[in-house]
Amino acid sequence: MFERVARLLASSGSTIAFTGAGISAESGIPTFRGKDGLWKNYKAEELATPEAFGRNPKLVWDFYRWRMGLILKARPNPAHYALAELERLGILTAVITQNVDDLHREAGSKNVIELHGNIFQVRCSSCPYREDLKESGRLEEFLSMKGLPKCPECGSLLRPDVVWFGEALPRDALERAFGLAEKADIVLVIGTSGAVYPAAYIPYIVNERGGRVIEVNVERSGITPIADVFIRGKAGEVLPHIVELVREVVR
Ligand code: BJW
Ligand code: ZN
Repeated sequence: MFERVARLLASSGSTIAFTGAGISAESGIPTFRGKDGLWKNYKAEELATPEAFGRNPKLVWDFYRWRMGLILKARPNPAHYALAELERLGILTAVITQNVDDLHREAGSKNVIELHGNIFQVRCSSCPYREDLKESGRLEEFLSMKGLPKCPECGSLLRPDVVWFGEALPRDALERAFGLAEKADIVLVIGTSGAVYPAAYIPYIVNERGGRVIEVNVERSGITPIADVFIRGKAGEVLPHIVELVREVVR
């Protein structure tokens, strides 16, 4: 099976990767659903919606500050590095991720499309103000802040620049992702439950256009029924092995 996947990848003209929380699980970042998922302890509708933020911004900010701290300490794992290597080998065109953790870029992936935003970016809840906390150097200040962060332009509440339920995905990112999916001959689907739309349409688009869906997950997901190849295993173990075989084929 691994050899077949390696041959398919080596002869592909345009492969994309579609990743979810599972690819960062081995970096120590909790996933959302499943047995160790975040939402066993927190209710999604209490945290990841604009209504929740309106009702209780302190609770939502505490949750995001906790995750920012955790993510800040996390390092990319062998799965992130394997995807960066596939891009360097000229096989992978883009990583389309639902993750907000920046680990693909940290691992060296260049073409990363973030569908659900980035946890290190904030924006104003009422005016166009945006800030990248890694660039502005205010990350530490945010992490230790007791009160709520306010917009320097208009004084309204700042919020994490991530996509909550009921909110539109960033248009440019979604259009680029769908455009790539329409042209892709392979999509590597890694560590996602495939439960959240419109992101989860991506493998369906590839499948409907005749492309192959290759999935890596520790368990079956919403995508598995359309997967041409399903590899059950940890992303950090499976992907480096595949890349090793690809290198032998392209050599
Ligand atoms: C491993 C592993 C290892 C573990 N190795 N694998 C169409 C149909 C049905 C519903 C809808 C639809 N269109 C829209 C909806 C509604 C809604 C939706 O999808 N609801 C469903 C839940 C039913 N969608 C929305 O509301 C979206 N917005 C929208 O559609 O707007 C419309 C609109 C248009 C115009 C104007 C206004 C509105 C927005 C969705 C936003 C999702 N946001 C979150 C939070 C982001 C911020 C944050 O991080 O806090 O995104 S929710 C959460 O789920 C997060 C994730 O990116 C997303 C996906 O989760 P993911 O990554 O798949 O994680 P898990 O935990 O679910 O799965 C982990 C997987 O890894 C598992 O399978 C494990 O087995 C596996 N795994 N270890 C390999 N080592
Ligand atoms: Zn403002």
